[in-house]
Amino acid sequence: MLTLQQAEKALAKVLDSIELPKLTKKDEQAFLKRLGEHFPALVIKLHQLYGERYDFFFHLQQLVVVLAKAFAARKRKWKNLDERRLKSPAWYRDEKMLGMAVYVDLFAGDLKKLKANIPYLKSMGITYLHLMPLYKAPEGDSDGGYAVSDYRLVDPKLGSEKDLVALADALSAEGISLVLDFVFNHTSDEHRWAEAAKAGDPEFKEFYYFFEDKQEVDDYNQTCREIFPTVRRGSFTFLEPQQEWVWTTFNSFQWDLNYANPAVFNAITDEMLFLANIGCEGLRLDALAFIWKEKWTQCESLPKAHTLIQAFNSCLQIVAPAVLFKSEAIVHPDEVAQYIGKDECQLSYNPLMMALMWESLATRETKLLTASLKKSFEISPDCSWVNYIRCHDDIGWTFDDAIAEQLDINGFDHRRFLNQFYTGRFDGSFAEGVPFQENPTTGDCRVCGSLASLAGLERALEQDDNQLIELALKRIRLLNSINLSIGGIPLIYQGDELGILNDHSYLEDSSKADDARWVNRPAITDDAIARAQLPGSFEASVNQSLKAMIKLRQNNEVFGASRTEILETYNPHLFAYARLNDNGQTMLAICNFSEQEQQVPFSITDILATASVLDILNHSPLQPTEQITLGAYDVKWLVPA
Ligand code: OTU
Repeated sequence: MLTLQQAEKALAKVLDSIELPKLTKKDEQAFLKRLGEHFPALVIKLHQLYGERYDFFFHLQQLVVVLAKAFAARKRKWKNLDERRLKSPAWYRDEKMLGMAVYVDLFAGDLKKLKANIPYLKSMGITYLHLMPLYKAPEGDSDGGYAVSDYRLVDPKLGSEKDLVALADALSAEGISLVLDFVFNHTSDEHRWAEAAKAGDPEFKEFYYFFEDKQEVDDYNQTCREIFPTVRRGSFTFLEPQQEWVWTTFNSFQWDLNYANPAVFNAITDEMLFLANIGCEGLRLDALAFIWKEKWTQCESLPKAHTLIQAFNSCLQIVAPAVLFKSEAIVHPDEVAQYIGKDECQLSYNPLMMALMWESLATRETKLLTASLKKSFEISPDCSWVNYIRCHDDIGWTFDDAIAEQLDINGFDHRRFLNQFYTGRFDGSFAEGVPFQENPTTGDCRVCGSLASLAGLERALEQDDNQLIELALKRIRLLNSINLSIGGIPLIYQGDELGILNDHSYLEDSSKADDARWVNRPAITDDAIARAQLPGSFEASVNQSLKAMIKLRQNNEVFGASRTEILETYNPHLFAYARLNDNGQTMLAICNFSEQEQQVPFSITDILATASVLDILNHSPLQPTEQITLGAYDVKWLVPA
């Protein structure tokens, strides 16, 4: 490993040997200061990745030029934002933070119309808007845009690059942070790098993983997980014209980038900084677990994947420190945690809580949820979870089998049960989901469906049973309540705020029909929005109860930068946690995951350290000696009165 001193020397040598682009005096000073602060640490990381290469120093020189050019191109407005964010580094741990994820076309039509829809977002209290991939991508199936053909061009169906910049400006003016996808594990096979590689250009062949020898491919396949087994077995695609294999973890048109090549690191850094300079404040690191590969390993979450992400983070710290990284590691909970850190990803999806909330709804028991979150919920106070109930993908049953084992749950059998339950194949299930990527070898499977359909609303409506409809609405409210009150940024997935059911129209589109995830990617029509205003409609019920909770959250500091403590409830159906901050504020949330009435043990409210308690969710004071009971799927948010 290089010492800090050696790394500082390397920086001095680089600066001596290159010409920086034209910068104002003030900018040059600021840039050199940031380089001095972050580049030596970056050199140490890059040396771990590429130190053995003869051209290591050349790539360092190139990288500084990339950084300087991006810094020069960064608008004054965003540079000012950088300074502000550096002064309040934990700005995202705020009760006002509320996210929404939308597809530009499905939500609004195009970027211009989306800009016109900002009032809708404001009416929901949204402060963070994640736009699903909107870049140029292959016609037809592009994995919902996750096959990027050009990071700098907007899909012409959605508008132009100018529209995107205008939208970023407008969102920022309204206090909404824009989050974009950084799809950096792979490009589409139509990206100019891939096209050059196909044409045999040796420089660009090095950008991807090609194998002529089938044995190599077979070796890797022995240890790598299959992500899309119904698309193709194994992680490689055979290219007929070239008579070669190319690494494709996901679809065959998504080619994995070769990060063992420092030129790829530099080229992608350039693209990443271009996205940062559009004016986004968050980058979602798509499929980040897969970016480093080594033979005879699983090629997931390897130590050097972390080194790489930290190196990208250093580049952001130098050029655009206002921009946060959000980790999309949908892996074992212990591995999810490894990506979270001030120097790696400040934000992370919380797939464990997501999956186990659904698990608790199915089993009516909270032991796995409580035990798992007791172990994994706490993260660095510099960082934040991004909590969610549904996203655009499938639900994978991620939990720690060792914890399950201690609770007498067999992981394999339990996942099988959950898949049966949520695809409606289990007798008595309320859920209406669709199976995704069933693996004939391992029996593995995942589940798709909208929040409302998975929570039982679709079935209840089909059966036209008011009591069942009521229960489904309560399940939806229960999940929303946890999402909005536990520590982290709540992320609402488009349509779930309107109670939208599964949408099977994708089956008529040949470019989507093979991908069941489209069942939970509905269009947000004017009609759907209007129905949510209609008094007495189930959509209005979903929307109003959600909005009421949002209002409570955004007006109560205890939901912001407070710790979360997961509590033991001594009742198999209850889940409880407390929020506690340094100003002495506390909030105790308790929810009932069963249809039966449950009594809350007295000792739980001890944490509020007061005899009189107020339930802010239901606006009701509770008598000091009163036995607290929770009806079917009820929730209480208790604070000292
Ligand atoms: C991500 O998800 C995206 O969210 C998906 O929409 C993309 O298809 C995919 O990457 C490729 O870009 O396999 O089923 O273990 O689960 O990164 C979803 C992590 C996925 C993967 C996750 C991936």
